[in-house]
Amino acid sequence: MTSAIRNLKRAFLLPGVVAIAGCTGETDLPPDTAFPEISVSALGTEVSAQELALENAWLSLEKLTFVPCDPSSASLGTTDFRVNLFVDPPSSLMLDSGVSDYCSIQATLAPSTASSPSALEGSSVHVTGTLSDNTPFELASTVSISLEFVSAKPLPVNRLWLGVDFETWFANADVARADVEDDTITIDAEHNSDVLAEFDDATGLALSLYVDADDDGHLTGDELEPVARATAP
Ligand SMILES: [Ca+2]
Repeated sequence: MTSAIRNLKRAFLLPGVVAIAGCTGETDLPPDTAFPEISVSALGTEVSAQELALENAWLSLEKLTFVPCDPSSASLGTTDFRVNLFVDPPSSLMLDSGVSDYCSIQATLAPSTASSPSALEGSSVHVTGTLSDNTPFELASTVSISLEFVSAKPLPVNRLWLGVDFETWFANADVARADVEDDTITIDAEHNSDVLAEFDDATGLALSLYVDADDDGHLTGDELEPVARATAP
């Protein structure tokens, strides 16, 4: 409960306070009056194809926006959302909005200009981990991209999940082939930039929109099938 609130980002444009019970489904509100909420996290902490174990991952969302199905309603969301992708319960954004029908989520990745967390400063994605031989690696990307996740019908708006699939993100970014320097692999604009380019190119494939259908705070089984994949808005 405490950590759910700590990780929860509220839409700053909206006044008012909403009593929330985090992501566990322990809420006094009937489902049809639940507030729009989207969690953001990684689907897993491994890249099995390369036997990478991921340790930390941060994502800088310059904007995260709910787009109503009704074109006359205003979009709502937040800006400068710095997300630790490995916390549980996941970071989330909740709106206290009367609009219940949303048909699209828009997410813009851009380098963070904030000093906290320091690992993410100047980067839009920051990932650390180890190879199977325990060689540590650190990836810092400055990829800037806007993605839209569009649904043909109104989304189940209180159980949305922006999921990050690192298996896909690293699919063509071969960390083991990167140059090792001082027993460490650095992947950024100055080091192993060809590996970084492969990572950046897969950004639109790695982020998808999911639904936590049973509202238990985890994506499992059929829930791991995206309800919408990214397109450019
Ligand atoms: Ca679930």
